[in-house]
Amino acid sequence: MTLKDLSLTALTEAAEGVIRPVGAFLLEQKVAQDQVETKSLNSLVSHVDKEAEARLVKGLSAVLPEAGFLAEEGTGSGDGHVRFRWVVDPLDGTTNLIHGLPVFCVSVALVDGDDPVIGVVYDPTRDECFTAFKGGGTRLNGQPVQCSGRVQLSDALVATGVPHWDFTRMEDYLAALTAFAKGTRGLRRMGSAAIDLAYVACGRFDIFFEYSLQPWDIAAGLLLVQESGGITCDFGGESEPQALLSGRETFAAAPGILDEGLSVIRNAFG
Ligand code: 2AM
Ligand code: CA
Repeated sequence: MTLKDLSLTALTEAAEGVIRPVGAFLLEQKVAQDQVETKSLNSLVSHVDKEAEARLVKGLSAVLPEAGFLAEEGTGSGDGHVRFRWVVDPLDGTTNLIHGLPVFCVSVALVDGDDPVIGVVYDPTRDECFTAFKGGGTRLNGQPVQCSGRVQLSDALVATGVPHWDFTRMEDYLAALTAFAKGTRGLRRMGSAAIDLAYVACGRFDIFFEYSLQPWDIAAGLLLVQESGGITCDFGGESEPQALLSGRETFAAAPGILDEGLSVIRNAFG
């Protein structure tokens, strides 16, 4: 099967049809504290994540039976031989949901090797569904959106994720925060990398940066940014697909802000 054989428009619509009801399911949940187990340091997982993932895997398997999975709660037939995989975060923003903070989403990408070809990020709290397929632009609830046209760092709103488990680059990270705090309109921390990237894609944020993310946090969002006219790269400015999808370093920006933003990151992270 080649990419040409797939109708990306139809697949994206079918994926959205699977994802929206799972988002509605997330919205209904009240997570009792005794249902929360500690997965590892600062990583909380509840029955909600697992149930949402099971529903996504069932629905997406029917949409494209040939595709494998790489999913946050462990679903994976990623044996390396499968060309297409669904990269799934059933609940991005788990900590927010557990604390009653209404900022969370479902994030699903279809990747061809390491290259996202479909991306869907659905925020049920605002009923906002961001979709993109390769070559087709980015949409929000069906309407085309673009990344911001801002050209000066001093006008930029910058999103980031504060390190919560990998503190090895904390000093560099704080240096970047300091520079952005002084040189931009402001900093925001949503607690969902998928939403951060979706917001870069529709122009609400001009820059997003974070290190040590996971593929399922960013796979869909990377494509949303790319298809909206934005730039995605690592902290050195490289955009090699495998390195990007790993989540080791994620930088996304509107094109007019890229150079100034990246030079802040380069200075801070050496
Ligand atoms: P998750 O909700 O699916 O775990 C942002 O920093 C990213 O890190 C989010 O996409 C979030 O994905 C993940 N994350 C894991 N633990 C976190 C925490 N304690 N606080 C914030 N984000 C966390
Ligand atoms: Ca996540």
